[in-house]
Amino acid sequence: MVAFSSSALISAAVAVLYASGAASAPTPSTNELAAVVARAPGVTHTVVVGLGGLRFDPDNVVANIGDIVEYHYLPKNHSVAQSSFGKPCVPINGNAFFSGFMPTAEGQNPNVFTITVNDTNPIWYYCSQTNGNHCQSGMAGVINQNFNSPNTLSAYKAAAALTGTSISPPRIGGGVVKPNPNPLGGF
Ligand SMILES: [Cu+2]
Repeated sequence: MVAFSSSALISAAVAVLYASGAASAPTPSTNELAAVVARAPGVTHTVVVGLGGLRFDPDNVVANIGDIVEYHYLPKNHSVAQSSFGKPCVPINGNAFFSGFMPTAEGQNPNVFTITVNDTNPIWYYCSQTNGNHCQSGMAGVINQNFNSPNTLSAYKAAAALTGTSISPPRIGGGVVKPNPNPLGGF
């Protein structure tokens, strides 16, 4: 009788990756494996805004080109706004995405905000709520962080904490506000 442990299964998966040529390094990292697992096209990644306090959950998403990131809003009054890594809590120049504010008394907001991932560059974002200094308190996230770069989410949050205040993009855009497809789903 042969018993497979989870580590044996992972080893087998790694072996398959080698055989397929998908991995070139001798010891693929967990992130590399996650990226391979996430390769199915058109996946929707749910991010819950305000779950567990002033944070996004999950705040670090690995997505493929063509994937959707769908933001669900819990209380209080949050937004999602795009910034650069270098200037936390401030809209990125040009076409920053912005959901607008989603005041939510209880449960989930009836609307969600979705963005489409168009390339593999890191996408940095924050909540621009100034009442309570959400961005400065660490309410920020990233899509496709470069895990070999010093530009980490923790570094972003550390820099965000030192900014005086947040700025919202001038208008809603860069994504789609639409009815929540699962408003009664518990998070
Ligand atoms: Cu917020």
